[in-house]
Amino acid sequence: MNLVLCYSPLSPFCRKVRMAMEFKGLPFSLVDTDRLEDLPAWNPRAEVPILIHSETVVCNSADILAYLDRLSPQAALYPSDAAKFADVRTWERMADTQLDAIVTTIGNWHFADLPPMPDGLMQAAKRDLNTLYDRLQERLFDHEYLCGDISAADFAAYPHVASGAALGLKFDAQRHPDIQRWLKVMRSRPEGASDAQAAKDWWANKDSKSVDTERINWGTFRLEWLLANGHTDWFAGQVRLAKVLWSCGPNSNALNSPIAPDWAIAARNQSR
Ligand SMILES: N[C@@H](CCC(=O)N[C@@H](CS)C(=O)NCC(=O)O)C(=O)O
Repeated sequence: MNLVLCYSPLSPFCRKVRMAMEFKGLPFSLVDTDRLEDLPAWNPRAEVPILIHSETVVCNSADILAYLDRLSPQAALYPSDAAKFADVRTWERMADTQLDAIVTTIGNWHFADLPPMPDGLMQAAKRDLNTLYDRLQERLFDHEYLCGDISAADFAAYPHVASGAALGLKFDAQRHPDIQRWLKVMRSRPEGASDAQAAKDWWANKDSKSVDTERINWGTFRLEWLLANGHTDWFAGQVRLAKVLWSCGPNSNALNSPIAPDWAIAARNQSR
């Protein structure tokens, strides 16, 4: 099986897919993605993860996980029962759209060259995450994993909860003891260990990486969270300074790929 994953250990969505692939025991190779424009623009939004399986290209982490289950049903990431499937998707989506919006936004200040964090943002992150941690705690109180058996929901949530702990956004061990228990279990799984190792290797070699620390792709839900917390003017300043990396529009990152496919070259020519 010729599976290639375009991956960055900085990306929670890539971490989720890599962990899920290891859990399923699928062999794959990694294309390490420091600069997305160095890749053929397989994804029109120029985002990772991207899974390439011979002629098939799959973008978006949840779609990749669903594809993997169809490719290889053993160690299923989603249950076949309809109601249980909906439950897994609910928690996966909570991770992808809510946990990510907060944790990855704050994480941007740890790797990128950004002006100081706007006033109140860290407090807002703590406040909004606490609500999400309460929901996770309530669920994990009587579930070993988020949806009973380990599933896509756990692989989606784990990178955010683990990174949150490293970014000063840790849950409260007294109030959220079952998150603590679950995090420990996830960390000690083989997929958790290789996820941690990949992050460690990346930070150890940070200086040799060509990741764009000047411009940030804020992403849909992250930007929504930033704006919802009143930081419109701050963001507008970043746009004016050309510090924003876009996934759409005339300056879309996909159009910047030096080896862009035909559709991107046509779009680039039209927009100039
Ligand atoms: N909904 C997508 C989101 C993927 C995403 O936001 N990827 C980020 C990294 S975490 C990205 O590639 N951003 C473009 C960039 O950093 O240039 C998924 O689940 O795969």
